[in-house]
Order: sequence, then C-alpha cells, then structure tokens
Amino acid sequence: MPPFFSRIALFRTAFNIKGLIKEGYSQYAFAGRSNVGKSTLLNYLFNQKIAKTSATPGKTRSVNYYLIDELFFCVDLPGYGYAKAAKSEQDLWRKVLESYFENNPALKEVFLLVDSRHLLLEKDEQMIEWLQYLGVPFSFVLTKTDKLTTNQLAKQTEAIKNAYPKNRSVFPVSSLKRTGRSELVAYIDDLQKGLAE
Ligand SMILES: Nc1nc2c(ncn2[C@@H]2O[C@H](COP(=O)(O)OP(=O)(O)OP(=O)(O)O)[C@@H](O)[C@H]2O)c(=O)[nH]1
Ligand SMILES: [Mg+2]
Repeated sequence: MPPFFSRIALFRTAFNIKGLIKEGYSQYAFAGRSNVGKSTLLNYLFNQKIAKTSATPGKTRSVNYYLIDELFFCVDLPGYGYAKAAKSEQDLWRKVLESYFENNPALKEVFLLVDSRHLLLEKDEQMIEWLQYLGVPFSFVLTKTDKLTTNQLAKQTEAIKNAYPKNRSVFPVSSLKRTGRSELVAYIDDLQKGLAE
C-alpha cells in the first residue's frame, strides 16, 4: 500500500454554515452522539493527538476538516444529543449538522459511531432516518469495545447488523486498546478507489 493516513493537516474549522465545504476533496464524516469517541478515534486513526477530546460531552463545537495525504478529508463533527448545552447553541448545531449532510456531493460516507455498550438510541435512529432520507451512505463504528467481553461484543455486533439488514458494514474499535484501525483504514482506502459499495 502507498503511504496512507500519513500526512494529516487540519484544513478548516467551520463554526457556521458558511464555513462548510461542499465540493473538492472527498469527505468521510465521523458522526454520533456527544462523548461517543469521535475525536479520540480520529486521533487513533491519525496516530497523533490533533483532534480535541474530553471526558465531558460537548467538546467538539466545530466542523473540523482534516486533509489526509492531500487526497481526502476526514471530518470530525460535533456530537448530537448533548442536553446540557444552551438551547440556542443546540439549535445552531442542529442547523449546522443538517446543512453539513444536505446537498453535499463531496460526502462519500458517514461513519456513525455508536457506543458498543448501548447500541442505537433514539437520536441515532433519527440520524439514520435522516441519512437514509438524504441517500447518504453510512456504516457503523462500535466504539469503546474495551468495555465489553468478546462474547458481549459479538452479540452487539450481530444485533446492529440485524437491525439494518441492508448489510451495513460494522467496525468494532477501541481507541484505548488500539484495535480496529486497519479494517477502517482499508475500508476508506477501498472507498477512495471506488472498490467498496
Ligand atoms: N474506554 C474507552 N474510552 C474511550 C474510547 N474512545 C474514547 N473514549 C473516551 O470517551 C470520552 C469522549 O471522547 P471524545 O473523543 O472526546 O468524544 P466525542 O465523540 O468526540 O465527543 P464530542 O466532541 O463531545 O461530540 C473521552 O473521555 C475518551 O477518553 C475507547 O476506545 N475506550
Ligand atoms: Mg469530539
């Protein structure tokens, strides 16, 4: 494989709709509930601490475009479902997220991160419906798998696969134990080459 995921640069931080990018490099977005582990996963994929993470929800408050090997963007999104944020801020973020997914031909795949202990919650279901409505391809990433036994993880993976019989890919990862990276990176590589989906 040629060098892949080796040169990482923060290309843009968008705080509002005007800052969103809808053309140019292909985008792979990392979405999911607040605190599910999006930014931590990106740091693991990138092999460097470039995205801001926090033990308290609501850390990422902008749309962060990381340019990878000058080939494509990995996009770190703010989490949804953070009830403690001010209503005005939640409204702003809902609008920015909605706008991010709408009419975005550069968006090639959404990785929907789900905590492997909880699986799909109502907000995740809403997100899935929204993505399906828009026709945006998505896959699941089960995060924090270090919190489960092998058996529990197998059950959860099966459950999420069966919830969506359309053969969605499911990627179990632990950014803490550093497992699951190669499958995800290979999948993005395939998408880039037009080999997947
Ligand atoms: N045990 C465990 N904890 C993790 C893992 N990945 C992330 N975390 C923890 O989960 C918390 C949230 O991580 P973030 O990466 O900031 O979550 P986020 O989804 O980006 O959150 P927002 O930016 O608020 O939407 C942090 O305390 C991380 O250390 C993991 O694989 N295993
Ligand atoms: Mg984050």
